[in-house]
Amino acid sequence: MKPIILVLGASGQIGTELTQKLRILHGDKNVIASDIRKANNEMLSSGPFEIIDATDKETILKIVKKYKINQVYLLAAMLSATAEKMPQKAWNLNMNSLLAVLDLAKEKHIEKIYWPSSIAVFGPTTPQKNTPQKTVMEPSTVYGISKVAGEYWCNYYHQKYDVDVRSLRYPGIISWKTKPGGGTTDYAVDIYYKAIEESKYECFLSENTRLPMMFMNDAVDATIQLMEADVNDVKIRTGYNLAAIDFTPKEIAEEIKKHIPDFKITYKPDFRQEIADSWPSSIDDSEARKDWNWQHQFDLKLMTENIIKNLQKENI
Ligand code: AKB
Repeated sequence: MKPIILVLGASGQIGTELTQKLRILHGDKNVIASDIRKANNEMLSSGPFEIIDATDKETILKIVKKYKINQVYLLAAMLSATAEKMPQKAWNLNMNSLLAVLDLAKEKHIEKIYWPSSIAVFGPTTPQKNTPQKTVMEPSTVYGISKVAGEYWCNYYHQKYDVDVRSLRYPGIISWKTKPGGGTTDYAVDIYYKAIEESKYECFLSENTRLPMMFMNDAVDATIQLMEADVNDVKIRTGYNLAAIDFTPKEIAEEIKKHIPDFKITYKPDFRQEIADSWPSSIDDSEARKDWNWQHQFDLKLMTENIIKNLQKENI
């Protein structure tokens, strides 16, 4: 069946670029963007847009019926750092939005769901290097707890009700078009903006904090590739480990200096350091590579060239 897609959280960091790519692939009118806030002009002018609170099942159902939607990408979420400041609100948004769309699939209103998980499912007791798919998951953040619980809800709805829900454990996603908000890995986006605007950056993580990361283009491709994979190739219904690159603030700063030689980085770790320290430094994603042929394209060098060129062109 031809996909008619609803993107919940389309104005966010991943939603913005994923929606544009889905519109190119499936046709503008077949991808309905939605968010709790108003969209930017590019999104409004390129296809349908609806204001939706992702926890409001009745409104989602109304829109699903209005456009005859059969797939939902649920990207609305509160990320790790903000969630620590408002745990109840984070839990409410992250869990109730997922349960709403899972129920709509169980009730046969939609056929396929994408829901992002995160490396935040892991915690301080997880093996940090090359973290395997199946390992200890004892997260120390509210965001991480919501992602572990969410993964098991996905698995449960798949096992019990045959719901086709697919998920990836995203590393830190790095983009230049839309800034992320409230994450622990956000420094790796902010650093590029500040490098271009001010040739300096004060980093909220320490210089040797290594974290798994990925350029947005790879993240969007992985998401669509998983959603288009043959159902028999999707063997994991919790969340797939997904990886591309890993680096420290010091290493990304060195790469930026190759383009902006007078760039200076200083370090002033805050509460986000503890979150970063609880997460893996690298991820083993061999299951994704084996099951549906995942391959990343961008390393740190290529990503840095691409971001700096684009930000300079945009004249930020
Ligand atoms: C965050 O930092 O909270 C997110 C994530 C790793 O899920 N970018």
